[in-house]
Amino acid sequence: MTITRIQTQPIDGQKPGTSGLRKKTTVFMQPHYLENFVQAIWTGIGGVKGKTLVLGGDGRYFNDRAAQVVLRMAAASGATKVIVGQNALLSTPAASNLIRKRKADGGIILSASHNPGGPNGDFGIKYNAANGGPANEQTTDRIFAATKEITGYDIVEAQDVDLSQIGTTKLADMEIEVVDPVADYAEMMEDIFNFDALSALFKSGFRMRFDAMHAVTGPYAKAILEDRLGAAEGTVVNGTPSPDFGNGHPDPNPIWAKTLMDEMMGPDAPDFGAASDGDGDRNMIVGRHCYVTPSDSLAVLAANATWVPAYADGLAGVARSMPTSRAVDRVAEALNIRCHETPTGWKFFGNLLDDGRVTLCGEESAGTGSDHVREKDGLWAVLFWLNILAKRETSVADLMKDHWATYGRNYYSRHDYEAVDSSAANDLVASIREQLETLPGTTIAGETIETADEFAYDDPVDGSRSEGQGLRLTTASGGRIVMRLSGTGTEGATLRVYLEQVETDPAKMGQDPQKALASIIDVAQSVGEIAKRTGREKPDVIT
Ligand code: VG1
Ligand code: CO
Repeated sequence: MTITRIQTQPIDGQKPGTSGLRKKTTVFMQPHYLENFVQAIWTGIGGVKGKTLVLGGDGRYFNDRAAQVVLRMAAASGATKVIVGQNALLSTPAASNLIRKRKADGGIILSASHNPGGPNGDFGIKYNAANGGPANEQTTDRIFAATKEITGYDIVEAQDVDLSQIGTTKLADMEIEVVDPVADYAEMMEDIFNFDALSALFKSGFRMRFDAMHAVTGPYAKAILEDRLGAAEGTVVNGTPSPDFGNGHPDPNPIWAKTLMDEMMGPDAPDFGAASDGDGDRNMIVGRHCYVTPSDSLAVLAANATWVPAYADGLAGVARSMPTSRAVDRVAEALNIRCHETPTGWKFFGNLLDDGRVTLCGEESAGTGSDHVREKDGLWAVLFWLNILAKRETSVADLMKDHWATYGRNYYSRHDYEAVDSSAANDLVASIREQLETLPGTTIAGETIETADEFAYDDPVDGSRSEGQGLRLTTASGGRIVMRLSGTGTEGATLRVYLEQVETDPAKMGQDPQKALASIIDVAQSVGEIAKRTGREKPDVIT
């Protein structure tokens, strides 16, 4: 087989964001676009020669084509072996697990996660390191630098590799092992959770709905929930991955998983509802007539971790991304363990997990995970909840009431302004930055601002510093506002406004979050002049 050197030129804008490179599918399908970036990955990781990689994706449009390109380029640059999920499918947590379990040098995940797919949707690619986690900033910086200097890439000329059959084949000198995408993952879940208790729960008549949102978790959820644990057939809906996610938006939140929300709030609601995103790393948890915010979910998992066999000895520590509510901090304090605060994005948890400093971590964007892999893990979180409900013999609503009575409630909401004009969004951020020094001590909308700063993170393990990670204000009443621009969008800028208010009065645990947060929302509007600068009367998405 011939290796061809294709001449190319740098392409602008190939800077990895919060989680890899994400662009419109049409952008990725332009000549050399994907190839340039893959070659830059090889450069950024010091070459792929002699290495073993894991490869898979969430099945979105162009996943199959992109996988063939990655294989031909890995072979051309001398990789020893690539372990690929059947039909090039792997959920993000399953890919992370395979990298670790098979001691691979790293992996390539083809996904734009919760962004819509299809020819008019988004595509993405990211590199994960040998620990199974997203490449750290030093590596993504090197990859980006390589995209700016590239002059050519190497690719093998060959027919498509048949990825539909499990087994081993060759491409040039490189071995390709096609594996069942579900098997190893399901085995790991069985090692972590009390599957007997879960089977007994379903046997007792517990009813559940899992909305896979036409994305990658369908086969995983069916295999584990229905086949192994005996949940009724039909528990998993929208369970067949489709290239455009059934023309939907595979983001598990009350807006995009509205059908599930309606069912869970309706008269014949099942006991438990859950949903996952495009690549299977996010989760939404909803009980009968009771939606659980992701920040609360993290706090509940931390507080109840010892019900799960894998965490029976307790937690080394916990971590949350900075914008995530401080509900878990209260649990950590009660457990007398450390709670770390990191920038947005899973890559920042990697060092803490590798160093044994934390066992659980999570983000307000519906991501929770533990030291079992180095990615957030949607189905894992769902099984964690089921394990707690089974052992505590309680409902989601009662568990939340109990939790808030013990720890207080951190009312929380995120307001997203999507596809905002980029310069208007940058100006908004700049104007808040200018006010940071003078804001403390001032009173706005009846709230006194206590602190105002821009978050920077010093990694306690490798000493690296990450600046510009979000603007934050706290109020004397126990409120907090965080504002930052998204690093995963593909159109204009997305402004995320994170709003939080602590409540410890037992009589005030049952409020509507938007009402409980009203004055905090007013402060954010006023400080950011959001309506005026974005031209939007209200947010596009409220979670
Ligand atoms: C968003 C979330 C962040 C998450 C990231 C990747 O990033 O806010 O918490 O880690 O998506 O998740 P941003 O920069 O748009 O706010 V996923 O499931 O899209 O890989
Ligand atoms: Co995701």
